[in-house]
Amino acid sequence: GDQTTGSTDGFDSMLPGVRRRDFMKAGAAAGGLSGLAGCTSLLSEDDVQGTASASGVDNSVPPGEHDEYYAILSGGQAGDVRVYGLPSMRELIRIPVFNPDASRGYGFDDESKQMLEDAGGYTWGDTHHPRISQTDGDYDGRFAYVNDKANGRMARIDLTYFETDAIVDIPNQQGTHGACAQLPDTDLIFGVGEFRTPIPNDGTGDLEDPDSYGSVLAAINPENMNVEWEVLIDGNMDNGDGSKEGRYFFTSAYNTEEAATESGMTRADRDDVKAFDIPRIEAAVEAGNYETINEVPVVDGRKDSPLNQGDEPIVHYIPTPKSPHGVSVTPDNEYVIVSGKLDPTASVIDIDKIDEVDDPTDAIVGQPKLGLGPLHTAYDGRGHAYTTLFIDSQVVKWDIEKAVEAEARSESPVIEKIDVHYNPGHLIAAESYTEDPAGDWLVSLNKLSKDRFLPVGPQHPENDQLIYIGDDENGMELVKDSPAQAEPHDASICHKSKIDPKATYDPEDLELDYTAEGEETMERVGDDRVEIEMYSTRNHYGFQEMVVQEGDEIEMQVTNIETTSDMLHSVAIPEHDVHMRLAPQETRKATFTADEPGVYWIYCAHFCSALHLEMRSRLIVKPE
Ligand code: CUK
Ligand code: CUA
Repeated sequence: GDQTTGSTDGFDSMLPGVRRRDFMKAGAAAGGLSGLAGCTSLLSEDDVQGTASASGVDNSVPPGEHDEYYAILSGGQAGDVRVYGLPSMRELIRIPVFNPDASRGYGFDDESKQMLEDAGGYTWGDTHHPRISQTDGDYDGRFAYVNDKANGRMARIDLTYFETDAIVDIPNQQGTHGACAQLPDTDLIFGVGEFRTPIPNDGTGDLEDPDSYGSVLAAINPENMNVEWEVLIDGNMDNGDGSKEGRYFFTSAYNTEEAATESGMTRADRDDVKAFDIPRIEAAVEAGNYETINEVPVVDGRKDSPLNQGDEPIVHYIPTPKSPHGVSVTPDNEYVIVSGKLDPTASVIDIDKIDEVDDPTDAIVGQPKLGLGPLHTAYDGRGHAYTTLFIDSQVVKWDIEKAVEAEARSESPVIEKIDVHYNPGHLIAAESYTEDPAGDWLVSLNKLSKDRFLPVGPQHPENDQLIYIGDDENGMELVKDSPAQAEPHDASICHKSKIDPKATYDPEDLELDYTAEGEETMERVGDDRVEIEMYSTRNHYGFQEMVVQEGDEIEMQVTNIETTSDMLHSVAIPEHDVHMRLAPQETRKATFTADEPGVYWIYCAHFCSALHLEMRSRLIVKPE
């Protein structure tokens, strides 16, 4: 099974629109340009819908039909994660992660409120890198993990329910930037510490001495989300990716200078890639070679650490030009490619050589010149790399093996460049982070949209552009502009066959007890506490009215007993800041105080049926 055949099969069975493109290719082959001209009527038809590129690749998904892929994108400062269908680029849902979100009731019921509170109590986060769990080097569709750069955290999203189910506040790490699962079986989740801080960061020590600052790589257990160990390094870290067999984790660095100012951070012509040798680090932890800081074993991975002397260092420091940003491993696990943000090259590092060479730079086996501001690289599984050029506003396609054969700084490996609009950060190709990328679609996540959309004031949307990369002969084709609210950074694109979401909740998966119709209870516990357990269904709640006393603390637990998929209800209580949103078979609980006497209409805020407006109950708060 070679990759090209596999992806072509999936593609042919996909979309009527794309089959029309095959027809165009046949036309072009038969009659050259006149063949293309013969398709103008088809093209103009699609131009009306706005879904066809200039030469006719079509991403439209007919009404009622499903997309081929899930794209899971970070939401940046929104603190959330978004799910698009690909190739249509339709946004299907947003999953709140570090941000309370009333539309999901997230951060409003006791459980999610407590989870956010335990994770530091912040009301926002900065998500960059959502990665999907893998088994045997392929997406298993169980979980996605995403970082919080703003507060040094990592979250887990359960892809059975498309909801955040765990957050860890990572000790000794202030800005968690890169995030990645250890492959091939998601044995660890890595959080890459970007901001150098004093460790422990308690304001003591000499804060003007760079040596008292550091940053750590954190290894997190994917099941219980505990931080297992950390490694302290010299310099700083930015993005990260792991080798496919689990031996190494790689990070890029832009501040080996250990400076605190922009000019200081860009002084050196080279920074580095760090290759963390995971088995050696685990052996060091096992042998007790660590210091416990804030309850986490921290292994010393700095250059002069005893653990880095001799033939078996725990961290290799590989110098690469200048302020590198993106770092990603090729699907065949041969190379790790890092882009020199302030240098026009990417460095191709031979993974097998890292532990063999005496001079670490000898592991760099290719250094093609790609263009200005190379940031991130994605793969099609056919030996090509696609790198975003932030300053040139382009995506460059290049040949990885040719880059290894060519002289350093040669442009000959470059196959093609395509303009994007404008200033791309990440780009992501379908299943690019697996051993077997699909090789058909690529999304360029552009930071500036400038004039591409109707103006909406000084705050512009981002522009996520869809590019077809499945045709090496005719080249890349820009297919769609898709506005996005700030700010997607990275994404993972997973075939729909690998994710199996549930249509209703399984009550067994929830901690709270199910309350069936007829089992509703309302009980006074002690002097000032009322516990309510009830259900919701079309079109009423378990209680038509609930009478309590001013000052009572009310614990209200509600089960949506609907078994029909998509039949949601909610529990909204005016002037109490309560909103529980309940999917079928879901149970949630909210605790609040009834501190103002009066009558409050509890209502269903989620439009559910023709009697949605009548779906109400009264909370009656009697004065003391
Ligand atoms: S990212 Cu986090 S700064 Cu290039 Cu991976 Cu956007
Ligand atoms: Cu139930 Cu609206």
